[in-house]
Amino acid sequence: MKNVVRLFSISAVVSCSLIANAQVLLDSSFEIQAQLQNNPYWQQPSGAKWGAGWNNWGWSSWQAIQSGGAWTGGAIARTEEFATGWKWAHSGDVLGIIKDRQTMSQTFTASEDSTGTLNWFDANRSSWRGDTWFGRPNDYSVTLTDSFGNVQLIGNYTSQVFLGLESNSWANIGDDRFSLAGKQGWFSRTGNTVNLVGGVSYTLSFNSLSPYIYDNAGNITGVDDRTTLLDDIQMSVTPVPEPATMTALAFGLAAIARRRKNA
Ligand SMILES: [Ca+2]
Repeated sequence: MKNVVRLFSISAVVSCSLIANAQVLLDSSFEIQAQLQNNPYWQQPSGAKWGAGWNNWGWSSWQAIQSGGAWTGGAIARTEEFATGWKWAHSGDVLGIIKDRQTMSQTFTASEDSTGTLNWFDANRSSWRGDTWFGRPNDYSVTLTDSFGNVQLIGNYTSQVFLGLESNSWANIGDDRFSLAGKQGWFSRTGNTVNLVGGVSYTLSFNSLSPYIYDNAGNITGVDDRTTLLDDIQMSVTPVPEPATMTALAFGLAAIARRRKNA
């Protein structure tokens, strides 16, 4: 019995160091960025703050990320009935945006050796002219670059209009832009696990890869109008057990085994 108790206590020590599941990113839902830039809103009867401004439709809350916050690059908007294609934020009132060839990034320092798993939500804004306008699927990559320039690929993704591009256009009877499911729908994403070294600085980047537009001579003349909306970007980290911890565990188990043998 004493050995069982001892084994449990050793396991508890190791488990505590492994299960810690800290979040390392700031402003994961973009709400703080909206406060930072005094992002305009209309207070709704429900208490929600919606994007405010233009001709009662509200697209002026779509604004570039401003310096001084956790994020760099890209843009944000409040839940709107126009500019972001009738899309509501996944949580809170504000969502992140990468468009064309924009990159949105955040830098953090790993507190200890650990593995990280990124979770977030994406969606496209719908286009009420269907495939002839800006709602087309958008490719983007997610990368983690350390201060030495080493890049870990979290993954390559393609964002799409929730419930389908054409079902969200005026060619579709029952246009899903106006359905609650269409407004509230997002896609859940989980990236490849990354390795973090304690004390090292990392930059997480969402890189929009909308296709270039070429002229007949092959020159780039622009970028196709495509957009990925983002929200609730969170990285969970799990510490990697230090060699000393594993050694202690090995010694503990060996001691128990010896006692059992001698008993
Ligand atoms: Ca949000």
